Amino acid sequence: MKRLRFVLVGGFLGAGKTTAITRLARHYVAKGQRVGVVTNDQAQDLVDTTALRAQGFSVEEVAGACFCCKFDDLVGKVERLQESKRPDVILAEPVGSCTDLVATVVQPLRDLYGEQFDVAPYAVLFKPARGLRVLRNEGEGGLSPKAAYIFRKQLEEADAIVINHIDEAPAAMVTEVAQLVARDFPGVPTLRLSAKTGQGFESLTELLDQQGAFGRKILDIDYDTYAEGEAELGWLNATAKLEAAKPIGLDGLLLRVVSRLREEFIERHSEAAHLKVIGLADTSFGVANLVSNASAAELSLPSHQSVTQADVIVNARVAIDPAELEDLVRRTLPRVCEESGGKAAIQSVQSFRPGRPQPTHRYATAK
Ligand SMILES: Nc1nc2c(ncn2[C@@H]2O[C@H](COP(=O)(O)OP(=O)(O)O)[C@@H](O)[C@H]2O)c(=O)[nH]1
Ligand SMILES: [Mg+2]
Repeated sequence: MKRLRFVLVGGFLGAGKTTAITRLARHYVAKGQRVGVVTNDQAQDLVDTTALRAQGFSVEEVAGACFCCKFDDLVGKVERLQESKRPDVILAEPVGSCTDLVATVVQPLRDLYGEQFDVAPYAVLFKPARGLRVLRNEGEGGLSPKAAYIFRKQLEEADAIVINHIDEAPAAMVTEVAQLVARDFPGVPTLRLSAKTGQGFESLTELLDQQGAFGRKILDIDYDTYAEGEAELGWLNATAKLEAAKPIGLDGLLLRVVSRLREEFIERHSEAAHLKVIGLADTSFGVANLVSNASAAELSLPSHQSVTQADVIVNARVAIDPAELEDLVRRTLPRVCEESGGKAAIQSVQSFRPGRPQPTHRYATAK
């Protein structure tokens, strides 16, 4: 039986994993291969799953905890895709606050399912502005020391480190960050990419096509620090129904929701790790993003539509108390919709702090 190529694309919240996976999926499809995607979140109603499905991809979601803690679910979802879609390649996106994936996902996949899966080199993406602060050990204005610990551990276990967002990061910043990566992770292949524009994409596909002794960097990691770093984040997934008597520009509305929430986070000195809002209408959808308080709200996938009805999903990962985050979203979303001439009825909200990671398997040494 031909083994299924399994490509795990890691990186911190907002690093560009979904954007890269979308580009990779198109690339493999263009080569005549069938692709399945597996997404992952601490809860249901993940924007990425909805956005990827809306673009026509076959997606399964592992919800409720990270891949490492839901290893059997991950395998089950891949097998379900195998049965229904017969993919040649699986692209899997772990939760952005998750690390230790080599010991808990890659190694068990190779060891227990080696006849079924052919695991690709593990690439980890990051955003230069965020990486610079972490690698220079500058916590202020960005991630907390424990969240920065997770960020570093993600890079430490990577077969290849991918400096993403090179289209917008100043060249001097990319150079400096590459030097810091070379200093801290010597010998690790380092790529420069724009998942958005495709610059440097060929190097990524070449890397992912390689065969060899990859996925062997088992971390020396303190699970207390890791768990506390994750638990600093307020996590929220919410769904709402938007209705309006007259058509409202969906893209502008999504941007206003994200911008208004950003203002609230800034006011509270609560750093946004990632905020993502999708609006789904009958014939199209739009997605707006915020990847740090320092950056502006951004329309990552425009709908170019005015709508009288839409389903809205909000995913927020912010260094704030989850109850406060929920309160903010419950107040802000309807208010912004009302100001735009519509009404938003919140349908469901899940808000919490991620629990301590308890991996199904953990390999202390590489097989
Ligand atoms: N300019 C630019 N934006 C990017 C790039 N990659 C991702 N983004 C944007 O960054 C935000 C987060 O990307 P996403 O793929 O959702 O990150 P994830 O959380 O790692 O899956 C979105 O607004 C993307 O459009 C890139 O290479 N360049
Ligand atoms: Mg994503």
